[in-house]
Amino acid sequence: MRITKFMVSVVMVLTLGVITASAFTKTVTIKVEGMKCAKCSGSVSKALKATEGVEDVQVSHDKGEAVIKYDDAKLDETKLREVINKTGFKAVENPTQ
Ligand SMILES: [Cu+2]
Repeated sequence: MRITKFMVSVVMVLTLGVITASAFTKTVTIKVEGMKCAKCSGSVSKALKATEGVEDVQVSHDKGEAVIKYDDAKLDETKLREVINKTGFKAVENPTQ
């Protein structure tokens, strides 16, 4: 009985640790309007990568979207949309969020 309780608390501590560690990196997919070729997606990608807190960026003009991995403590989605809009393309609001 004692061992079972101990095991439960160990598992809980481990789970909490994993949740806390992953809370800092978030991945978001933002729809981007107006990208026609690799040069377009390249400039969006470049602007995002130059933003502090962005860890990884995959921009596709085919799909018209940017998949961004970022540090939750330094950035939020609103800021990422602003960066995209400043490149001259349009970050589309996701109606489900
Ligand atoms: Cu282009």
